[in-house]
Amino acid sequence: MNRLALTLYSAAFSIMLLLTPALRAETGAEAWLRYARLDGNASRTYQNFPAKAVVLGDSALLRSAREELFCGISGMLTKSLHIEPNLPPDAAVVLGAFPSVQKIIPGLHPPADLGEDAFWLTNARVHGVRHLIITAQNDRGVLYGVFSLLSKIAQHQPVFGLNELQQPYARVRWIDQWDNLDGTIERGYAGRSIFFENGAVRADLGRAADYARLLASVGINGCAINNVNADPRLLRDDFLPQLARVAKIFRLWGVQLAISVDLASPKTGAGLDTFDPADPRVAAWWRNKVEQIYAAIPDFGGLVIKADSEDRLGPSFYGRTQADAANVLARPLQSRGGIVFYRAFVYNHHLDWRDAKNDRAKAAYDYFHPLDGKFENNVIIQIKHGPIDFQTREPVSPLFSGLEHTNQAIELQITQEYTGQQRHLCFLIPMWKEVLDFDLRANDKHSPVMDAVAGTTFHRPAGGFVGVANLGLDDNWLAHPLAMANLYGFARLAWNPNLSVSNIAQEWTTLTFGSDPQVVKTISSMLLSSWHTYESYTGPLGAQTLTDILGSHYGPGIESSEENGWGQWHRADHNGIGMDRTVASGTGFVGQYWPQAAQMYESLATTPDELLLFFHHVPYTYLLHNGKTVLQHIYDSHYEGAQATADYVRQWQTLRSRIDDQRYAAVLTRLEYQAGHAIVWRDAICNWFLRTSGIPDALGRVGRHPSRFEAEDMQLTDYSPVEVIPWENASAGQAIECRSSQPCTATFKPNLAAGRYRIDTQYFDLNDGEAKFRLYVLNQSGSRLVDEWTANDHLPSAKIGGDTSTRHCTFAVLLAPQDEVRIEGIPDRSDHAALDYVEISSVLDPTGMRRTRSHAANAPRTRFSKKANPRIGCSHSSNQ
Ligand code: GCW
Repeated sequence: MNRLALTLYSAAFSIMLLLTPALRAETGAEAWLRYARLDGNASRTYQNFPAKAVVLGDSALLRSAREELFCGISGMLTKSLHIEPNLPPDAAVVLGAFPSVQKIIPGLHPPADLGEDAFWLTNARVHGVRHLIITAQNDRGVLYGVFSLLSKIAQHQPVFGLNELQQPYARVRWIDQWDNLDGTIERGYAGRSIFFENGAVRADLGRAADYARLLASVGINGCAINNVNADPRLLRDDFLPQLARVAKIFRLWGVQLAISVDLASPKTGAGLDTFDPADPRVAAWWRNKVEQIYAAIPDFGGLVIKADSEDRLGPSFYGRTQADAANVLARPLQSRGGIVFYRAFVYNHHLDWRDAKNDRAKAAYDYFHPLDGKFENNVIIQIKHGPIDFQTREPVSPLFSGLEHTNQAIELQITQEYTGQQRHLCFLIPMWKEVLDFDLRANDKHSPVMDAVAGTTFHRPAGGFVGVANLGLDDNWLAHPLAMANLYGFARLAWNPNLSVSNIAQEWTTLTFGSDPQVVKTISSMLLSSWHTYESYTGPLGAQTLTDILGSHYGPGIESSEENGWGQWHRADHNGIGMDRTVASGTGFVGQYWPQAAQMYESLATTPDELLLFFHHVPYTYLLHNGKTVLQHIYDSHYEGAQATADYVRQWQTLRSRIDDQRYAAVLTRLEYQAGHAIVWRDAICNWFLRTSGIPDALGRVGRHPSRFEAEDMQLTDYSPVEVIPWENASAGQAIECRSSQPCTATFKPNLAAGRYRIDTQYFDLNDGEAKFRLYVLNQSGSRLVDEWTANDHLPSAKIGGDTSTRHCTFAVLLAPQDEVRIEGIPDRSDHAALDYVEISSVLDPTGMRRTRSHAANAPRTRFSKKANPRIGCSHSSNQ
């Protein structure tokens, strides 16, 4: 571009920015219920929307439905609905359960049976006037119908002439939260609990009320609010009134309250000397407790149990079975309609890793299949989607086809424990969809997982979907603004698992960011590729994530899974990698599937590449279906994955000024961070496999970083070198840290031709201090500060390593051949301003029009203020 063109271009760009109306800053608290005002064209489509509403009934749920309708219509169409006691002579929206609607419009008949929670959006002509009808079998269905109508309007879809009956796929559409009574959340990444603080239910349950509304808006009908590693205090007499407060708020939105309980509760501080489920005193204790609960909470949903798992006590302590334990709780709940959700996550984490026949993946089936048919009818076995533990890629649990006479539900993990902890973008709906679509071939018939869990495959009375969400007090609920797509998508699949993944992505994007086609296209396409991207730089081919499984479950920790009893082994050695789980030569896990699925996994030839290492141990030179060797695929996919994260940053930048600045900056910060951390993952895994296998990368990338300057090789003042353990989590296995109370410096001479360069500084951001960094360019005329930043992220470790390694980018730094670059590190508490390396690359964009400073350094981190938790939606005065 010549100078004139450049000037014109920048002038046009500035004018464009000036002309773009400023978008209202948004925190994300409203999630997909923004009810943003429709623009001219779209609002004209709805100009005939009725100005009146008739609400047939006065239950709390119908009041919520009415207020929601008013809120949505006034927000989007700037119209205030008038409430009418009777059908008016002009058009109205009519809300009510079907019998009451039919009373005033007798000719109305739904096209099919309205089951529990189903709703029917239709229209009816009375005396020549067409009314819009939202009806259902129960009031909760009416509420769902209202949300559905509003969602259609927010997406500019037609609502006149509708005749749509929506039926939920399964009765159970629940959320689990893993909140602790002290206000922390196990595997929660978005602040403290919205339910508990200091050992009690929070005084202010405003956010819990907002949460219930969000859940109802997508058809979720139950929520267990505390950690499955349950605190027995929850069952104390003085705690029940506190739980009743939460139930009261949930009730307004048709969300049933449930709690997780510790099976040892009768013994732990409750007077008995046993919790043996076969002991009549224990049964009486549970009976009494259940009665107390229902006295306080008449619509209580049920109990969730984690037993004999990860140091939780269980029935095996007394030689009893999981069915004995489940049933002793289920019996007293039965007459009240309560459910026991008994988790199938029962396993021994002290397995002998030397025994090649041992396999944690077999545990759930081994424990529960023999008990099939022995559970009460109100017990649901809650099964994690894969046989291990929410890994980035697992086959489906064979237990889904191993329980024909027992109710079951699938447990999916919305909180991104193993998939980037809401710092990495990872839209999980494509993964869940694959799981739900998987054909188990039970009894050699078509039997997708979605039907097994919904109860249709084996004709069970109950079943469904449970999502572990772990939303917190952060304003935007899940910390990463794009992570809410996972909660939304979970609920949409629980309602209808036949929805298409791309429709879900588009719906969520439109509702969350508006209908600008470029915004919808860009964000949906980022969402849709993100799981595959995450998988490709954190360990592909079904090796499971190679994360630090003994610690945070976040950064790389390749050997952490080996040589211990946790059973997340990948068995990588000098020659090859993978777990042999075949019947012929391995652990026999494959034999837990029905024959057609088993045959596919038993044979190397028919095992899909993406699960190869889950089922087979192969040499690194084994050729995949895609024609590459296993090892070359590992190298390539890590490079491609890291590159894709850099592309996400660029894609997001095209949306600047199309999204409000606040959410734009919050997402950009996270994407930039992710692009840096993907390189940490890439290098750790590629270097580890290079060293372990001795086989080089055919493209010569691994272990060669010509534009990298290792910190330990720089000229150091007060900084000292340190070995990083494990070695692969730092470039060349070493870093430098500043143990002095004064700032330390590291200086080097890049010897580059004059020009503009991008300087990436790889440092370690420990979580118990806020070190500062300054970047200078030095030459004869003095020193020039070009950037500075604070290491104030909240990463999950206080150690130098894969969890804390962070990249800071400084764009378009002018360098001359003799210039030196200096990093000054200013330590703070235990954060020793550690540095790994600096990488310098030439700036391709000659205009330098991109940011000259990294926003990542300067933008506020996306931990939003917690002082004044924003309330969302309209004021639901009657509901608070
Ligand atoms: O994945 C593991 C988690 C634990 C969790 C457990 C479970 C609540 O690391 O934090 O405990 O699963 O699902 O019970």
